[in-house]
Amino acid sequence: MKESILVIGSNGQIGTELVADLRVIYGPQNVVATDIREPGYEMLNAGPFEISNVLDKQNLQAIFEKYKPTQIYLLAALLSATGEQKPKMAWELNMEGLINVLDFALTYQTKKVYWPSSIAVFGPNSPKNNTPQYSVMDPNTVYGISKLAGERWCEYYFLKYGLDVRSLRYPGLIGWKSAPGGGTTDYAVHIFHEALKNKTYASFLSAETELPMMHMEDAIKATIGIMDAPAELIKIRSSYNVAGMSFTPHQLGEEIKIHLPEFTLTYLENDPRQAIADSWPKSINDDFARKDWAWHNQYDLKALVKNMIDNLK
Ligand code: AKB
Repeated sequence: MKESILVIGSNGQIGTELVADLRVIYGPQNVVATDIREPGYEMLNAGPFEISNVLDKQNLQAIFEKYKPTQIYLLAALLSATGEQKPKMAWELNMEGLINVLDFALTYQTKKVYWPSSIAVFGPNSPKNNTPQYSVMDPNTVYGISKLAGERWCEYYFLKYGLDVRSLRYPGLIGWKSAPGGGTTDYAVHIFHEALKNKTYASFLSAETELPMMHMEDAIKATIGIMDAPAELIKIRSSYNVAGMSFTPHQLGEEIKIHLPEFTLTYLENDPRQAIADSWPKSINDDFARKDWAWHNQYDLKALVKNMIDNLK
C-alpha cells in the first residue's frame, strides 16, 4: 500500500532531519511537511509543504482530507524552557494539539501515529541514575506535565480505540544539520557553534550538571525504527525510554578541547534552566526498547564530538 506521511512541525530541530530521511525512504512526494511557518528554500522545494496549525481544527481537517495520511509524525510543541515562560500556551499547544491530531487520525483511519515524549516526564523524586521505564514521575515543568499527560492520552487512544500510537522519551538531541529552540539541553548544540566561531562558550548549566543526551542520527534511527517495527513488538503504548549517552558541560568541554585546544568554557549563574535540569534524570535505562524492538544507539560522547566538529567545520 502506498504511504502518505504527514510530518506536523517539520521546521524544528527533529522535523528538519526527519523529513529529509523519510523522503529518501518513501519518496519526496509521499512525505508532506507541515508547519505553522513557511520553511527555508530547501525544504519548500524538496517536496509537498502545507501551513498547519494543530490548534486550528478546520485547517487540520483540510490537510487530513487532502492527504489522507497513513502515518503521522506530530512534532509541534513548546519545549521546557519556553514552556516555563509561556505555561498556558505550552499546555494548550502540547495537549490540545495532540488530542486534535489523535481525533483526526481516528476519523481518517490513519494507520500509525508518532508522538515524541521526553525525559522531562521525570521529576525531582524520580531515581536520578539509570532511571527506569517505570518509576515515580513527578515532573515540575509545564512541558514535563504536558508530556506525561500526553503519554497517558496516547496509551488511552490505543487501549480504548485501537489507534496505533508509538512514542519515545527523547533525551537532549544534538545534531549539526538543525538548530534546537527553547530547550534546557540546547547548550549542548550551541557550544559547538560557539567553539568553532569564537573559541569560547558560556554555559547556562553548571559544570557538573549531568543529563542524558543523544546524537540526532540515533534519534532519527530510533524514531523511524519504532514506527517500522511490527505492531505486536510495541508493548509499551505510553512512551519508551531511549538512551544514548550522559555527560556534564565540563566533560563535553574537555572532549571539545581534544579537537580545539584553544577552546575555553565558562559558566553563567542563576539561569532558570538550571532548576529544570536539576529536576531531570542524569542517565536513563532503556532496556525495554532494546528488548522489545531491538533499539540500539551508535554514538557515544567521543564519536558525537568528532562528528559534530568534522561536519560543522
Ligand atoms: C528540552 O530540553 O526541553 C528538550 C527535552 C529534553 O525534551 N530537549
